[in-house]
Amino acid sequence: MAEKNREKEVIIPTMCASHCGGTCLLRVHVKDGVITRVETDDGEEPQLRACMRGRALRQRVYAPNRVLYPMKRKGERGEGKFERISWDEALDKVAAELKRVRENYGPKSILFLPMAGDLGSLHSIMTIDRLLSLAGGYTTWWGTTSFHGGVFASFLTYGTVFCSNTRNDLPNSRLIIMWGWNPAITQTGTNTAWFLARAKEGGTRIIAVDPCYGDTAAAFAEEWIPIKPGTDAAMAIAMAYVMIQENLHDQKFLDTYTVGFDKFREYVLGSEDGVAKTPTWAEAITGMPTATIERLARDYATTKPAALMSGIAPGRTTYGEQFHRATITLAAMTGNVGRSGGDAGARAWESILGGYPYKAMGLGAAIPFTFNPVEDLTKSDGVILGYTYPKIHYTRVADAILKGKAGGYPADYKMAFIVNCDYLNSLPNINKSVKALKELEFVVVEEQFMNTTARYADIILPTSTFVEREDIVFGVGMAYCGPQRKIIEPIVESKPHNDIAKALAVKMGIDNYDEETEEDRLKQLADMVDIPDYELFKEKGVHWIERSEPYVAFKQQIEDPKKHPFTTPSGKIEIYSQQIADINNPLIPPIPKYLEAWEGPNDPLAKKYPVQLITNHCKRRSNSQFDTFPWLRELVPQVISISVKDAEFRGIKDGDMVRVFNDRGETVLPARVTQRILPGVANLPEGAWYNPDEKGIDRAGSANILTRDEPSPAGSFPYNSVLVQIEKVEGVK
Ligand SMILES: Nc1nc2c(c(=O)[nH]1)N[C@H]1C(S)=C(S)[C@@H](COP(=O)(O)OP(=O)(O)OC[C@H]3O[C@@H](n4cnc5c(=O)[nH]c(N)nc54)[C@H](O)[C@@H]3O)O[C@H]1N2
Ligand SMILES: Nc1nc2c(c(=O)[nH]1)N[C@H]1C(S)=C(S)[C@@H](COP(=O)(O)OP(=O)(O)OC[C@H]3O[C@@H](n4cnc5c(=O)[nH]c(N)nc54)[C@H](O)[C@@H]3O)O[C@H]1N2
Ligand SMILES: [Mo]
Repeated sequence: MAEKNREKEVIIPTMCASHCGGTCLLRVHVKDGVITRVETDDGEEPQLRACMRGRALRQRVYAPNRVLYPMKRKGERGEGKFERISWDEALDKVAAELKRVRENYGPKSILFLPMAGDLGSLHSIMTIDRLLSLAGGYTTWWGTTSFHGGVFASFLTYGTVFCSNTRNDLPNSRLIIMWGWNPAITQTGTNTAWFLARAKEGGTRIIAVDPCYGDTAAAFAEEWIPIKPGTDAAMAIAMAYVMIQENLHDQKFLDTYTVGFDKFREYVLGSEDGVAKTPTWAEAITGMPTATIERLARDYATTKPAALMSGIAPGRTTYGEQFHRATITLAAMTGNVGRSGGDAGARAWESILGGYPYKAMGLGAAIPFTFNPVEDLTKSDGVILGYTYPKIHYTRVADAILKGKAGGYPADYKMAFIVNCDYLNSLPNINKSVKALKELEFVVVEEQFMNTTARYADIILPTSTFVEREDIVFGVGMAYCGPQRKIIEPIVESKPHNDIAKALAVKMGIDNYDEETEEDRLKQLADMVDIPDYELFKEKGVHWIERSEPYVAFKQQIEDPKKHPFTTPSGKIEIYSQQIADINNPLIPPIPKYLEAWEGPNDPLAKKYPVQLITNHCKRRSNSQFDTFPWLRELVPQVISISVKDAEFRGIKDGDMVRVFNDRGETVLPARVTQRILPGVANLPEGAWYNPDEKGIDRAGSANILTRDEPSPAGSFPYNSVLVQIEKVEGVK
């Protein structure tokens, strides 16, 4: 009997791509419509091996906190009391509310708050985006939570955000500087750590510049440079000083490919403002000894080729844009741009959006793009990327809801449609976001789980996971794509995103949402990316886009600059950017500069709140996703890491409960006392599900209870510019 049942078990390959920068192969065992076991790639290198989160798929799909039916709020908003209703009733209500709010207040009062999810091409945020556009429009946000500083710097310096080499070029480097980059945890490409291992085996030197001694540094780095958060631009600029003084920079490269180096040199040497940006100047800011800064500058300038892998977390600070502009300048000064084994020093998401030679984008590529009719492209400054009227910077959404037109925002906001976004948990200043959500007339959330944000919904539309629908996803860091397969039926009454949007379109009387079938859409996309045989693709689970050698960004521009100018106004790498100068804001200077951050160690607020908090991405989660699954919780508890020195000073022992607080909020969780973090800094990984007690104190260790809801001038999200105090909670273990 057992034998017979085993025969019925099938193994279906599919791709997990759950907003972590990894796109990994899962081999899912299924029997009688139930997932029984999950394996991963064990084929040829480079394998697309899934991490512990992907391997915990069964806990995700069959989680007790999945939303199984459409739900309607019963108690107060946020109380978490719901009753089951039918899809018909739920969609009728949402359609009626959209109509009521649009007619009474205008389309701008409808807030559409999407994020990412499984990075699917079909079942993504672009479904509801299209629907709301067809229905007359909406207000949404601008700014990329992940890497707006990187996007801004890349676009204005290189004329593009496509700046990354494929990961298989890493072993060609002789020196890799991991500057706020921890890919063994954050993926940013499934194989990144494997390629770092190949590099190290081949003799590449690896150095980490990071306030934390992360797992990637522990595995690969020969040196850890524990810099103070938010001070990275000062260190990079002082490195430029050393290179200029010692004539280590590549003047020929600068003359041929860049504009504005002279202006930058004036600033660095001090002729602009009377302050020479010496290593001693930077030591006082960064906490790094002069000798360390000099050594890193010399190493980077003289070891060729060298890859300065700037992470995106140092850009998630006040003036984070300046860090990215500065590292790009260093890459140009050392002639590492467009060169195998080098790196352009810029950072956005190193995927298809990183400009590899794919033909199509990932997220939402299978849904026809629809222009939002309330958007006015003429009312944008064209430089602060993504801002067009009436968009609101995502850090400002709560403020906009609370203040509306009276606070200078384009509308009074009355309803929110939240899709693939744990808005309350993920955006800064949770206490303010809670207040704001309570103010709205109607909140609809499309969710898989009864999470922090879903609790604040009036209607929850249950959506299915990536093993309950067909889709196509794209690789990050390497050129490939893979199918997401409908391995089981949607759990109970949940539905895939596109089916929800289609059904809602019918209720709203919109007849042109999409006449094509799901299969046609996916086949068209497969054709666009030259997948030769769609059925075989689904069977194999991966399609590699063939290349004989690693892709190197800007190779053409460097090899043949006349034929291939950079796509900037000058046709060159713009160390000085006239476009930025035209914004005319001293806090967004046209050359990279170090500007002292608010909520940094020198902010007067540091007297009251002396600890610099950073909020790293967590091994057990993908942002807020996966937070509640027991297997993962057992492996990685939610703790705040503090240094031995800070702990001793406060009488805190490893495992003690501590309160972490500032004027915005308070959270209580266990402390991890460690040597692996710079004294004066604490790391509270983002994404734990906010769980307030009766006094409003969070008991989950949710980072955004503490963060500030204000963007950096050019749009970076300063999640890592936060001052707090930490105290032992007496009598609690
Ligand atoms: N496991 C896991 N993987 C993920 C995610 C996740 O939540 N979990 N999220 C995904 C998403 S959406 C994104 S955008 C990326 C995020 O990827 P990253 O932004 O690269 O991830 P972080 O963990 O925030 O930070 C990376 C490193 O930067 C360091 N760092 C923090 N602040 C500073 C600073 O001011 N200066 C310097 N030099 N270093 C600093 C941290 O200590 C950490 O070692 O990861 C993706 N991958
Ligand atoms: N303090 C602090 N906060 C941060 C950051 C930080 O570094 N520090 N990082 C920021 C960054 S980089 C990002 S990108 C944002 C992320 O912010 P979010 O995108 O809000 O984070 P996720 O946890 O990925 O949330 C996705 C939500 O969509 C739901 N969902 C609905 N349908 C689907 C689906 O089909 N598939 C999937 N996978 N999910 C679905 C998930 O259950 C989950 O609740 O957070 C930001 N928040
Ligand atoms: Mo992100």
